[in-house]
Amino acid sequence: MSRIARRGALIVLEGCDRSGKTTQCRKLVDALNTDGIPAQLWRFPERDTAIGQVVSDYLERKCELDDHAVHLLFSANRWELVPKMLETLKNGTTLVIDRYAFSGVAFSAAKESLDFEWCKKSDVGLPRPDLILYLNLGVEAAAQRSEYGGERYEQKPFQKRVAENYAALMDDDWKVIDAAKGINELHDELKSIVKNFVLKGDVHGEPVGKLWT
Ligand code: DGP
Ligand code: NA
Ligand code: NA
Repeated sequence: MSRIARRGALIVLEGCDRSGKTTQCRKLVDALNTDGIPAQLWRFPERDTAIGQVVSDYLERKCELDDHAVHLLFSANRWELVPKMLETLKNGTTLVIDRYAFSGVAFSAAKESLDFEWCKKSDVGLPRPDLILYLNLGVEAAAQRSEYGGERYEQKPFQKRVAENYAALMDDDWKVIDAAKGINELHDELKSIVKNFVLKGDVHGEPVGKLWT
């Protein structure tokens, strides 16, 4: 008896800080699992690896690093998890990822010292997401949700440049979602998009693509 292998979908949520991504990723994975769709929540940076620990210290301002060096560490943190990512997808589990290479470019290129095209290079060839959801929330609205914390990057002028970089990365494949609504309303919208996408099954016969190639 043979069975057609059905890979999982690679789904990425992006957005500025305070756009609600982390909450929505969690609710999305819970909803998929409740409906019998195997799914896992991942995030980048993944702070639990050795590389991720350095990145985390940097974000918490426990250490200083050259902008180029930290950009490459964020990127290496994604690359170090690629084998596990591909294996998980192959086994039929859908991945919902809180931030990916688009954060890499949007945040790093917001720095004076780093060039947009240079920032893309280290992530070229990563597994290409099947679906990219962008939670769109104005910088002012985001700042009003709660005070930005003490982490690096959580300042309005910086976030404004991040949003501009996201806009420059966006193409027609991105789904831009208005995030200026209640948690449950936003969840219902995301759940409907993602469930339709996964159940449509377009990705099942397709190999995972390579980003920016
Ligand atoms: P989070 O744990 O999702 O709050 O992310 C921590 C911060 O790091 C957030 O401000 C976004 C930023 N960030 C995420 N990925 C990257 C990356 O690849 N490069 C840079 N420079 N910043 C990133
Ligand atoms: Na954050
Ligand atoms: Na720049």
